This record gives sequence, structure tokens and C-alpha cells, in this order.
Amino acid sequence: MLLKDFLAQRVPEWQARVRKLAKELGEIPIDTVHIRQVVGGMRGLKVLVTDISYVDPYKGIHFRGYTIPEVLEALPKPHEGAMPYVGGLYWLLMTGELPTAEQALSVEDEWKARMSLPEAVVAAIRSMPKETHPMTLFSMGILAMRNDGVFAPKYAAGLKKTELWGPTLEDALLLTGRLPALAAFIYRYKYGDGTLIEPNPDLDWGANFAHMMGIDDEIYRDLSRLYFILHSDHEVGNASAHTAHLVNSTLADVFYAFSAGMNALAGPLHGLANQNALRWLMGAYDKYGGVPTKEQMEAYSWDTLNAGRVIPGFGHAVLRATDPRYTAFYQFAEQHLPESELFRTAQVAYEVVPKVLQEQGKAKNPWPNVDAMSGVLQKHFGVEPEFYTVLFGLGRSLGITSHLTWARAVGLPIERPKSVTTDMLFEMAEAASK
Ligand code: HAX
Repeated sequence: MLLKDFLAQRVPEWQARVRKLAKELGEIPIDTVHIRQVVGGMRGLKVLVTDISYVDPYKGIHFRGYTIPEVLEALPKPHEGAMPYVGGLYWLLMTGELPTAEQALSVEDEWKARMSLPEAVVAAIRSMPKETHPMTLFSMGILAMRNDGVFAPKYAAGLKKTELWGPTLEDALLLTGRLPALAAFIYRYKYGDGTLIEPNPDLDWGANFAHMMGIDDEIYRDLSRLYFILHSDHEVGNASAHTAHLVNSTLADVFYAFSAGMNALAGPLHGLANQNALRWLMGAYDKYGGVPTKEQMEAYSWDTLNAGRVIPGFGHAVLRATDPRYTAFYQFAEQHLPESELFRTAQVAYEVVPKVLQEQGKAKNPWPNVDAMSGVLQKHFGVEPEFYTVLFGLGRSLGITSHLTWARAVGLPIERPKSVTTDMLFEMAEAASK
């Protein structure tokens, strides 16, 4: 059964569930808002809903209730010992149920049917100077696909509210189907010979990306599958997912919404942290002419903090322990590149940086996040650091498009929070203190 038919059976039940929350339980208060949250990036405010993923501060991300180790264990795999099919993860995110091998492959087949890049998208990328940042090209390429979307013309022709999710899912499959080719082409345009490698119909989504990059290496195929699964989703409140959600809530289509999300991902405190984290590690390696000692790494960390900068790859807005995505990458590196000097540098950082951050006493979470290890692996295969945010975005397309589809399926309305003035906040504070 195709993903769309499977979802069609589930959607009415979830529409009723959300209707009940809005109509019958809507007046029940669930949280108090503090002024620090209003002026502090809404940190921790419970104002969004999604069933696709949940971040536990200590156990990390849960995809539809499953932890990273559980997902890696349970999803169907191309062969024994390999990382799972990304298509299986997409089935899980979209439906909430672990897929059979057949279901995972049905998603892979849907993607294969949509994988080639149209000439207009290739031409849009080629029209830009090569020095353009890869995230700019990625965002543009996504918008350039919009002409082939079905949601906008179907909406213009007339759609019932309960039917909006169907064409949203079709656009989501088109977008996610094409993104590996778009990302790989951007890479080859910027850093390679500019040629486009066509997808191989015998390969799955993750492996095809490796193939289209021109890296035909079995371990890199597996790393690609792992990379995209680990980066697929992190709730809907993070800056990129939330941006996409906001744009989607206006009934703009998946291409507009996802491209907007990618512009948020491009910021240094979000998706750009992975390249910064790698550069920071390479800086330590270069400064000390090899893998630094613990003492050298400590001095290097303090130099960064004393210069008023953050140590990239450490800390998190929600997590309060080592990110399990970091752990999964760490285990992959231990298995496949234990001798890599960059990996050994990252190991020293893991031993030293959390203690330094604790001593400084500012970061609420001194532990490494996913970005402290992802670049080490990509660099091992020669992938340029400037490109890492595109890799992140490619993975994140899986979670974001699932959120976009489900927001339509359950009829979430346009977002419109209320702003107040600073005078009002002072008045509210005074009234509360009486
Ligand atoms: N190095 C130095 N200082 C840090 C720090 C770090 N790695 N992490 C947090 N801090 C500081 C903050 O800058 C803040 O300082 P001020 O009070 O002077 O403003 C203070 O500690 C409290 O911050 P926090 O509450 O612990 O963290 P936030 O929720 O505000 O921010 C960040 C979370 C991820 C942005 C933050 O930890 C950070 O800047 N880390 C380094 C960059 C990074 O790795 N980003 C990627 C995170 C994963 C991700 O989303 N990828 O997309």
C-alpha cells in the first residue's frame, strides 16, 4: 500500500483528536508564561504540537516514540550490518508505525520515480556565481522546483480543508525525492567539475546521494543513510522546522515553506554550527601540529571563550546530556575510522570541553551536540565543510515535510502569536508584585 493510501486511513481519526483538543479541552491552561521567556526567545514555552518527534532533555530525540538506537535497530536495512533505508524512517515519521521492508521500499520506489532534477532547476543553479554559498543555492533550487508542485494549482482550483494534506504529501514526496540530486549537483557545481551525475535506479535514497556526489564508497553510502536519519527531525520548535511550519500555516506550499526553513538553518547558531565545529577542531589540530594533548585542548577552549565566542558543537537549547546523535556518529567513527587524527582530536575535545564549560558556568548544557562529530566523518570522505549545512538540510527535509503534511492533515490554523510592548511588560511585572 502506498504511503498516501495508508495515511488516508489514519487521518480522519487524528482530525477528530485535534478537534477534540480545540473544542472540548481548549480552555484548560497548561503552562505559565514568564517574562524571561517573552524576552528570551520563547525558550521552553509549550506552544506547538507535533506527534512526529519529541526531544527528551536527557534521552534525546524520539522519532514517533523510538530512540535513536531503537530506530537504527528496528528499521529495515539493505543488508545485514548496514544502516537502515531512509525510506523506512520516512514511513515511520509520516505514519507513526515501524515499516515492513516492503513499506520502506515502497517509499524508496516513490522517491526513485521523482529523483531526476528538471533542467530548469539545474539551469537556476548554473546561473549563479560559483562562490555563492551552498545554502543559498539549496534554498534557490528548492524554490525553482515549485513550478512542478501540485498543491498550489489544486488549491486555486478548489480544495476542501480536510483534503489539503493530500497534495501537500505529493509535493513533499516530489521535494524529498529530488533533494539528494539537488544537493549533490550543488556540490559538484561548486567544488567539482560541474557535471550532473544521474541517479542510479538500483540504489536507495541515501546511497544514491553518495553516488550522485561521485563518492562510490560502501562506507560513505552507509554514512549517508545514518547522517540523514540522525538529522531528520528534532521537534517542531527548532528554528528551521518552526520557520517552515509558520510559512506552511499560511497555506503557502511545501517549496516556499521548506526553502524558508532552510534560510533559518543557514544561521551560525543552528545549522551552520557543524562546519564551525569542524573548523574549530581543525584549528586545534593545526595550532598544535597534530592531535592536541588534553592540556593543549583546555588552553584552546579557554582562548575561544575568553575571545567571547561559543565553542561550536557543544551546548543545546533543550538537551541536558550528550546528544545520542553524537553518540551514534561517534560509534560509526570508532568502527570505520578509528585511526583518523581528526576523530582523535574530537575525542580529546569530548574529554576536555564539557569540564571547561562547566567551570565557566554559563552553558546550561556543557555536553556535545550532533555537530561536534558529524563534520569529522564528512571530512574523512573529503566533503567540504562549507557544504555540511546542506547535508543537514537534506536530512531535515524528512522531518519538516512530515510536520507540514500533518499540520495540514489535522487542520492547524495560521500562526499569529500576540506581541506586547516593554511598557506593558513592566506594568504586568508591577501588578504581579503587588
Ligand atoms: N560555548 C560557549 N558558551 C556557551 C555554549 C558554548 N558551546 N553554549 C551555551 N553557551 C552560553 C550561551 O552563549 C549563553 O551565554 P550568555 O548568557 O552570555 O548569552 C549561556 O551559555 C546560556 O546559554 P544556554 O541557555 O545554555 O544555551 P541556549 O539555549 O541559549 O543556546 C545553543 C543553545 C546551541 C545556541 C548554544 O549552546 C550554543 O551557542 N552552542 C554552540 C553552537 C552550536 O553548537 N550550535 C548547534 C546546536 C545544535 C543545533 O541546533 N544544530 O543545528
